[in-house]
Amino acid sequence: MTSARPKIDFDSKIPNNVDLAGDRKLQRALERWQPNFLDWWGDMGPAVDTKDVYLRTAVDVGRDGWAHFDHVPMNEYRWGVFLSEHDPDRKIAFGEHKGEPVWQEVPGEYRADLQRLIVIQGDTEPASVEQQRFLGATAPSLYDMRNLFQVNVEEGRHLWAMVYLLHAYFGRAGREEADQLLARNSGSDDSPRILGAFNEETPDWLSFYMFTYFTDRDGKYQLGTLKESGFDPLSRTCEFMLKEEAHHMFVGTTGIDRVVRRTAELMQTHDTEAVAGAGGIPLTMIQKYINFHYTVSLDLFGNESSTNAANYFTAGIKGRWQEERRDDDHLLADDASHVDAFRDGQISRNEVPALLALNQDLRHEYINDCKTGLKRWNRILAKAGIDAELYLPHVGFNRQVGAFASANITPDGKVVSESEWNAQKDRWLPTELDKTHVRSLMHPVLEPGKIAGWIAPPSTGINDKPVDFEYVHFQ
Ligand code: BYC
Ligand code: FE
Ligand code: FE
Repeated sequence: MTSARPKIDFDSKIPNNVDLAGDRKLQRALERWQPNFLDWWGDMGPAVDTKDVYLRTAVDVGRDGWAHFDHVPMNEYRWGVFLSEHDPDRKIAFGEHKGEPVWQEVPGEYRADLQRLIVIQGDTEPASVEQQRFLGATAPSLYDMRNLFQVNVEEGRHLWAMVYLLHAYFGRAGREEADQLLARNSGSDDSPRILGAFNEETPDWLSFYMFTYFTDRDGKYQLGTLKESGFDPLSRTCEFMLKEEAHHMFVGTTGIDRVVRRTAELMQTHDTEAVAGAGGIPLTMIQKYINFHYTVSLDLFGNESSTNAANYFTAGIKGRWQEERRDDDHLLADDASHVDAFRDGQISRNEVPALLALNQDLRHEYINDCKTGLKRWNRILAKAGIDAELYLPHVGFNRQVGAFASANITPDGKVVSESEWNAQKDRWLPTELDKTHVRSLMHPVLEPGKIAGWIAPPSTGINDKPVDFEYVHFQ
C-alpha cells in the first residue's frame, strides 16, 4: 500500500497540499475569498498591535516535524489548506455504506446534510476569534499572549479548512455559505453565530482558559466524529485540524492549572480562602466559571435523542468517537441505549434506539475527558495542603438545550423550583461582581519572563524556548 503525501505548495498565494494550482477555477474563487478573510481578520481578529509573534506554522502533514516556529507579523501568517495523508484503501467504517470505499465526491443524497455539518463547524472557528478579540490587551505575560495568538491564527486556518471544502465540493451554494461565515458575528443581534456558546463573551483570561479547556474540547470531539466521515476530504481535513487542536486544549488545561496553583499559594500565604483582596481568584469563583463554561459546552452536543445524529450515522457522514475501536456492528440498527430525560419533574432515563442516542454518546465521552482536568486541579490543591475540591456540576445543571432545558437542577443534581433556582443561582454561576473582580485583575504584563499576580508562571516555554523568551515583539 502506498500512502501519498501531497507536497505542500508554499509558493502560491494560498499554501496548500491539495494541488490548487491544478484547478484554476477553484484557485481563483478562493483567491477572491482571501481578501475578504483578511479584511475580517483586520476588523474582528486580535485588536492589539504587534510587530511579530513567535508562531507555529504548519509546513507538513506527517506525524513529525509538521510545524515550523518563527517570529512572524500576524497578518502575514500563512493560512492554508492542509489535508492529512491520503489513504487510497480507506473504507467507510459505519452505517449503511460500511465497507464501501470512502467518497472523494459528495454523494448527491447527502449533500444538504454534509453542507450543514461543514457550515456549523466552519461557523465556530471565526466565532472564537471574534470572542477573543480584545484579550491581547490584558495578557498576563508575553508567553500567554503568544498562546492566544497561536490559537487565533489556527482557528482562522480552521475556517479556511471548511471554506476550502465548501468551495471545492458544494458549488455556488458552498461559495455563498463561505461568504456567510464572514458575515455572521459572535454576539450580533441580527446575524449571530449558529451555536449558543459562540455568542457568549470571553471578556477575561479566566474565561479564555475555561473556553479553551471546555469549548475547544467540544471541537476535539466533534472533529473526532467528522474524521470518521465517509466523505474523505472532510475526514482528512479534520484529522489535520485535530493536530493543531491539541495545543488549544493544552493552553486551557495548563492555564487553569496555573490559576489554581496561584490561588493555592495565596490561600497559604494569607491563610484565608478569601484571596480576592490579595489579588487572586478565589476557588469559589473558579468553580463558578467551571460551572458556566462546562454547561454551555454540554449544550453544544445537541439533544440527547436526535434523529439528525441517527441520519448522519446511518448515512456514513458523521461517526462516533473512535468508531473503529468500538466493539459492535457499527450499524446499531438493532441496539438500544439509555438517554437522560426529565419527566414529571424528575431526572430519569429513556430507553431509545441506539441510533438516536449518538449525541449523548459523544457527550458522555466528552464528560469523561473533562474529568481529567478536575483531577489535575484537585491534585494541585491537595499538594498545597488545601482541603477543598473543584468539581463538574450535574449534567442537568444550567442547560439550555436538550432534556434538561426546562428543568431547574442544582450543581449537585437536585431538582428545585424555579424561584429557588433563581434565589440560589448567584452561588453557582459568575455574578456581575465576580466578573468585575476578575476583570479588575486583568492588566497587561509585557516584560519578558514577568507574570501577572493572579496566575502562576508556566513551567516551560514554547518549543524549548525559555519562559522569559521574547515571544512577542511590539512596534
Ligand atoms: N445551539 O437534533 P439536534 C469547535 C439545534 S466546536 C444552537 O439535537 P444535532 C470549536 C440543531 O442545530 C465544534 N442550536 O441537533 C471550539 C438543530 O437545528 P435544526 C463545532 C443548537 O444536529 C472552540 C436542532 O437544535 N462543530 O470546533 O444532532 C473554538 C435540533 O437538535 C444547539 C460541530 O458542532 C446549540 N448548542 O446536533 C473553535 C459539528 N444544539 O436542524 C472551534 C457539527 C442543537 O432543527 N454539528 N441545536 O434547525 C453537529 O454535528 C450538530 O449540528 C450539533 C447539533 C452537534 C451541533
Ligand atoms: Fe478550531
Ligand atoms: Fe481550537
